[in-house]
Amino acid sequence: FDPKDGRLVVAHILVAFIALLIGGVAGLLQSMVRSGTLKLPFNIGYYELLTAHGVLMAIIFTTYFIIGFLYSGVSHTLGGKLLPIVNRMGWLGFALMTAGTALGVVMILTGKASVLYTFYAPLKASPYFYISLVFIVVGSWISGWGIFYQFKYWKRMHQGQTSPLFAFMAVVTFLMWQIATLGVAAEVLIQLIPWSFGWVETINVMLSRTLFWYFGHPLVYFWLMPAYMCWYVIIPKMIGGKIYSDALARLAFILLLLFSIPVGFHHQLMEPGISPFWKFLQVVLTFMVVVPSLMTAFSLFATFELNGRAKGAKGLFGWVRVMPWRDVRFFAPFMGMLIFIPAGAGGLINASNQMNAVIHNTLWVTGHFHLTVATSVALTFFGITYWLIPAVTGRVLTKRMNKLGIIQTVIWCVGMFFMSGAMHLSGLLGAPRRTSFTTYEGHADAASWMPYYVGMAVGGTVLFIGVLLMVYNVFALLKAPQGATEYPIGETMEQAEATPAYLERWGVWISLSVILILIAYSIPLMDMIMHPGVGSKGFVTW
Ligand code: HAS
Repeated sequence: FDPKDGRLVVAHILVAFIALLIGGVAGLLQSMVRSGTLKLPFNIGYYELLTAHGVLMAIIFTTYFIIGFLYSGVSHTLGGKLLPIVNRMGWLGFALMTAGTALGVVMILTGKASVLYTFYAPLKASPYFYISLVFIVVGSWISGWGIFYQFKYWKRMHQGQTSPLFAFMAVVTFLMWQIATLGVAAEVLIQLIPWSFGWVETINVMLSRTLFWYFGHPLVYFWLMPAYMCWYVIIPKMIGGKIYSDALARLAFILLLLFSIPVGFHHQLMEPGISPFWKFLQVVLTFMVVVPSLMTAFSLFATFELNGRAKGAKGLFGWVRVMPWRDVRFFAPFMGMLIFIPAGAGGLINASNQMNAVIHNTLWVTGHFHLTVATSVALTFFGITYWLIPAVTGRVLTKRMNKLGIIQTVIWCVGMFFMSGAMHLSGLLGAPRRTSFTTYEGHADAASWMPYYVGMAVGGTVLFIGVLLMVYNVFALLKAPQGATEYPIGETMEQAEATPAYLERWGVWISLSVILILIAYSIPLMDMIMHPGVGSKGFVTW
């Protein structure tokens, strides 16, 4: 692996895991502060810690990891080396994002941005928090443009050839990110910054929430798609098998590009300011975005089964016996996949209007995203780390580290079972999310949540041990013995159909994506802008 590109990748992965560590500490502390067992100096309270936990885990850990991972694969599959300009763009993006992250964390911890990781109005932060977001988003754009540049260059040099699957998926992921982040950029630049500087007195809350969720939902697919890249491209190689179908994998990604954006209203089903027709339309589109995930499940089962049969396994589940269970590079992502089955089912529940009325703003939702992003995605990223760091630094994974990795995965699953399970159940009993501790004056309903809170605390503590062990593993990997580790890119099965060229007709897919967004959002947005309702001065939190 090119050492210059290796340094860029390692820098991203390191910041990702430092964010995971600080975010993990904030997560543990928020649960203690919330339950009243701990009081911190400088007035650092529940909402500061919850915001730090959410921003660092959900936004910083993921974005850095994704950029590091995608740059590594793009370097490896598109010519074996990044173009010098692309490497520099990667560093520029990294620098901007890191400056933004540092400023944002200071704002949060000094109590000037207790607005949670969803940061829409009417909660108001210091303008410098929003400026820190601008740095992070623009930094990520520059990194994304680097990927587009390298891809375009490769295509020019390889006229008529189909691009490598990994690179294709990286481009789709960043195309989706580019289109989605326009919403949050508009919210931050046009609404939040002028409002928090006091240049305007009121803010259109409905518009702010809508622009946020226009970005906030595809954000979750921005986390998921790199995990899918590992499942489609890397895992077949890990198990000694082949990719079931290159064309199917590409089609799934195109469908994610088309359907992951015009669906933000499923986070706003309980809001009165959007008419039922537009909510209905976006719920239909939400169920469309489930299709590529079902295709992914189908494709993974096909890969596993065909690989099993090639190794002599019989029956529907005979393949289970021939999997490399003792290899953390397979085991951790596999546990992520397995847990994505109940996690995804929870998503279908959330998206169904009547059931959304039961779970909205309860701890169920917190349980849902701890299964999806914090388990399926995070475990996949952990699994990637065990080969990625060795591959880009010229080292090897030792038996001891592999064993620690397996232990870490088990700890994570056990911790999440208790924490997320308790969140789901207490959510069904009505326990609200994002509320500081209260007994509701001894109300019986609130009393019924207590055992689940204990379950959450136990799970959270186990998970914190998991964070510590993972960070230890990352540093151990950086010091692992030198040697050669292959970058594990799978090959497609011989009997798979050829990949049709139209899957790379970018103009068509981007246009279709824009058309769907215009259909889903134009009229409701115009309605919100023309009838802003009562302007809100917001709840100033600093
Ligand atoms: Fe979600 C809320 C609906 C997926 C994350 N979601 C959230 C929030 C987050 C989040 C962070 O409709 C909270 C936001 C906030 O703070 O308010 N979600 C869905 C739907 C899906 C979905 C329909 N969510 C995700 C993913 C996330 C994520 C992925 C992160 C990565 N979600 C919602 C809704 C809300 C919501 C509402 C709002 C709730 C409210 O009212 O506030 C779907 O995409 C899920 C599709 C997935 C599947 C599963 C496919 C299974 C696969 C695994 C195969 C396994 C194998 C192994 C092969 C259909 C691919 C098998 C091995 C064996 C041995 C069996």
